[in-house]
Amino acid sequence: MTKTAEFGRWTRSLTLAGLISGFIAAPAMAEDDKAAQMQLHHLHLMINHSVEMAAEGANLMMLGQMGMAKDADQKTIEHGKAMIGHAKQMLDQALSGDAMKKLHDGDAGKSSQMAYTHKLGESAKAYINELEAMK
Ligand SMILES: [Cu+2]
Repeated sequence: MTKTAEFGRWTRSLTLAGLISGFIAAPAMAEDDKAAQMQLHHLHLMINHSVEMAAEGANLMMLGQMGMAKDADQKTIEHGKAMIGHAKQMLDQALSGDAMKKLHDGDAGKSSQMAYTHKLGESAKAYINELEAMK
């Protein structure tokens, strides 16, 4: 066997070994990722809900500020403000609560999905702050 042929056989064996070990290692990691992805998905839902809740709260505030319903106006405004306050709390919880902290202990904390989630969260926070500043 020539040296080139021997080298070819050796690299093929190494590649095959790499593929096999990759195959064996993959399922466990995929399972871990699945659980982390599901948690991240639920945190996305919370981020989206915080935006919806804040928008609905801002709508109630605007409705009350139109002054069309006398005594009902103040309650409408108060409830709108409370919804925005809850939305902010929930958003903070989603972005830096226990569930998020635990995800950052694992590989999910370094993933592109996690970076995206925090980018999305920052946009949601900016949007809600704008709604809150509205008079
Ligand atoms: Cu995170």
